[in-house]
This record gives sequence, structure tokens and C-alpha cells, in this order.
Amino acid sequence: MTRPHVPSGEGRTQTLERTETGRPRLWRVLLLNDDYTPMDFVVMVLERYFRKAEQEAQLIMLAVHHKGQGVAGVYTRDVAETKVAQVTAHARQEGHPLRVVAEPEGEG
Ligand code: TYC
Repeated sequence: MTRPHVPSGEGRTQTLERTETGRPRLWRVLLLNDDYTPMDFVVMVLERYFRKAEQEAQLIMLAVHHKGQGVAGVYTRDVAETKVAQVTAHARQEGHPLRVVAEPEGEG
């Protein structure tokens, strides 16, 4: 847990005391299905941004298409949020409504 350490005496500065193991929580990047984004674009996204081989990219894309959502990759929070921003920007630039979100592992 992280909790504020309130210093005794006059000082008003607070420091954070860490008692964690130091292993960061991981975040899932999810692709959400829609009716308009081309299948080929989703496969390209999985290859380029999530480093999937073509066959695995096809399988993930089809799973999202049929089930509504699927995991593109698992990363630390900052990497996951960067991928969400990059993929969303690329999709909008091409005029596709593709939705990509990040959520901490242990949810959903
Ligand atoms: N459902 C889309 C289609 O039929 C394909 C698609 C797959 C879109 C995955 C988004 O995350 C997605 N063209």
C-alpha cells in the first residue's frame, strides 16, 4: 500500500512511504468490435502496434468480431495508454470508428 506520511513538527511536506514489492500492475489493451472498421485495418493494427504475427492477428480480430471485444496485449500502464492513443489516432486519421481501451488486470 501507498499512504501519505505526515511529518511531525512544523514541516508541511508529505512524502510517500512505499511498502509494495515494486512490481507494477499490468493493464490489458482491449479492442472493441464495431460494424464499420475494416477487418484488414484491425489485423494491421494488431501486427504493427501489438507485434502479432499475421495468423494470430487474424484470430484475435475474428474473436473480437464474434465476441465483441478481445485482448490485443498486456503492458504497464503508460505503455498501454500510449498504445490506446496511437491506435485511436491512426484509426481516426483513416476515418474508422475503432475503439481501443485499457483496463487494469483483475477487472472485467
Ligand atoms: N466487425 C468489423 C467488420 O465486420 C471488423 C472488426 C473487428 C471491427 C474487430 C473492429 O475491433 C474490431 N468489418
